[in-house]
Amino acid sequence: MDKNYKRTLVTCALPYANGPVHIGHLAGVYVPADIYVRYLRMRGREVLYVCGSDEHGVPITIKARQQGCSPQDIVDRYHKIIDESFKGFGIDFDIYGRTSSDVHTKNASGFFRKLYDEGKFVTRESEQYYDPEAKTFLADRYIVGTCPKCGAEGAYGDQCEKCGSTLSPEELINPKSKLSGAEPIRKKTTHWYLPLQDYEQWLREWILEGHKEWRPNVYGQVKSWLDGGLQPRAVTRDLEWGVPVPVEGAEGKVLYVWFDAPIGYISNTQELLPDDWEKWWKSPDTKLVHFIGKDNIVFHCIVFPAMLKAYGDGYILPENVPANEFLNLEGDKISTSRGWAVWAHEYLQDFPGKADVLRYVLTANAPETKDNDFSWKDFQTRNNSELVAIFGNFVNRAVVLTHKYFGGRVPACGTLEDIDKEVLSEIPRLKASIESNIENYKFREALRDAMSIARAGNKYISDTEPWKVAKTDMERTATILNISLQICADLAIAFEPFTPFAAEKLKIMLALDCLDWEILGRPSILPSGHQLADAELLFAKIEDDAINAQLARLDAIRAEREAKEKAEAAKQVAPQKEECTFEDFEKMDIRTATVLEAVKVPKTDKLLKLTIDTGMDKRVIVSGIAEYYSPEEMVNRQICILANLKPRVIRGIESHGMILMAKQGDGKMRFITPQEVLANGAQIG
Ligand code: B3M
Ligand code: ZN
Repeated sequence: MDKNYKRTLVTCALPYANGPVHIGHLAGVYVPADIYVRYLRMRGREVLYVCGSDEHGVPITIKARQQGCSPQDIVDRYHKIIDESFKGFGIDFDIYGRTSSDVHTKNASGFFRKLYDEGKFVTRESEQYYDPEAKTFLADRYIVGTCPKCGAEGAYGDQCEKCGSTLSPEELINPKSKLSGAEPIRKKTTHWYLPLQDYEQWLREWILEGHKEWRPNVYGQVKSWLDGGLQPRAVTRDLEWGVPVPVEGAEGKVLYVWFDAPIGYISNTQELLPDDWEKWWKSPDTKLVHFIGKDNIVFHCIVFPAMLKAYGDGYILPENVPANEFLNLEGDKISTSRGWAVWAHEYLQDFPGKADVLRYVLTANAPETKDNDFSWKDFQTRNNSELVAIFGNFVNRAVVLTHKYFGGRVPACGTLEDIDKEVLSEIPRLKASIESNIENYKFREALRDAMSIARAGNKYISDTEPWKVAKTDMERTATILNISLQICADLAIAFEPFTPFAAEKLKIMLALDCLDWEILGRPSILPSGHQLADAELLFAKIEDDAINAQLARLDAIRAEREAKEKAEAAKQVAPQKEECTFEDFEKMDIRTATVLEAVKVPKTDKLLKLTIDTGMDKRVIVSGIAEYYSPEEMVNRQICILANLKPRVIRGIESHGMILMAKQGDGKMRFITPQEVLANGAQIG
């Protein structure tokens, strides 16, 4: 452990309690943190592992309105689901608290009040949007209108979910309050701001000079924030739900969720250790590590440290903030609003007893340095061809053969041959590599090292073939199985941080008293004569139908979203073209005509070649309507055409005119036809 720290305080981003957690959260924050803490605990280090629900903020109040309940009902429901999900995945916090707790309310408002009394805030009067009917200020999310960029209805005051544009309420066309539908008015309000710019120089020294070892994605984002120039940051909001601002005359105002949430780490520690929390937060002997996703970097590297610096009183700062990038799902961004996710609690229901498998796959594919993708096929392949076929298969052969030939007792180890020495020498090297990688927050690589132990064991038993040697040389067989069982014990220890449930199962199978990191790599963890428990499979194959069921679920979600987007698009109306004169219009000669023949233009998907009777002549028109009409549907149909359009050669065919089509927002096209059949050549004007 670097810098002679005596203990390690590990925090995990507090998940918003307005919905369940999904695989993106697990991959980004909670599984890597759990690997790190489990490893430190196995090394006998003093560790505290703190997390909890983030229960304030506008999204929770919106969800409460949508569901006709209170914000407290929402956070009570999801706090429970999230807490149980973490337990189901073996994410073993020392406390999983919540920011709606009394401890936190008291702590957060006390934190604010000290900064307020010491004049660390600046106040600013601004005009905010206010709902005159609901008599409440409106957060940006509470204002909806037409997107100025793409024309979509229902765009929010901060973002258009249709085109993804970041907006401000002023830009919305025809803004309305989501609460009452009334048109919002601008109303003066005063808030408190933390002048982040005052801490810029200090942040530069602390991070840009002092922590060049931080992950490039974290260091780079902090640098660009600092280079962009820090602005005062609001620390209060006009909202009913949250920690009330502890200042006279501040009724109706609460602490901004991103001011109160990080203080939640401290509150949860106080809740767990009311008499002993300060050694974790105010002692230079404590190493503080924040595990977060990349969208939280600014809050954990700039805002929260500035808050602690402003507060003083010896609060420590993070030694590292190993933020992960994002995990995508089947090639698409995970989106809770669009339901495009694999929910942690649903995974546990659909794959009982397989929490380890997801921990393994999410670590093997962890988005540590760049966004990465989760696919169900890869999940199945890694389970079946790595966990089952290598790790599980090796352990099973070693234990089953020991029961078969030696009554389940570890046989004596005889003279070592080169192949024995070679495999045994691998383990200490891999152990050192696992340690170095975990200490440096490289969990993918650490897992690869642990899996290399399984690969080495599997290769060793395959190469030595004890089931054949047993026919002629039981002494040699004993040596091979003794060594194989030592490697099984190594695996139980090495995999505890990654797949704790399998490690526990293997520990029981090997009748190990404990999984002590220090003995990993020793050639005689299991003494001769040691009685093993019965063999059982560590991992089971995952069949196609389980995967197909998941893919079908996602297909249904994608289909529903596409249908919704299509319906939305259909309502979009293209803006009117620029003005033209009557003379411009008079130049166009629009006529009725009937389709005599229709064929697809070879080697194209969109073009039909139509032979039409215009009443004046028979002619050919090439039209891009093959996506909407088959040739058969066009024959004998009366259409309207722009007859005097200059002929053009399209795919080698001379086209004389253009069919008039109506196209709606989703691109769907329909040709124009008179209400009743007219003579061909009828003039349209
Ligand atoms: N509630 C999680 C998020 O932004 C946020 C983290 C708070 S950690 C203090 O998804
Ligand atoms: Zn838009």
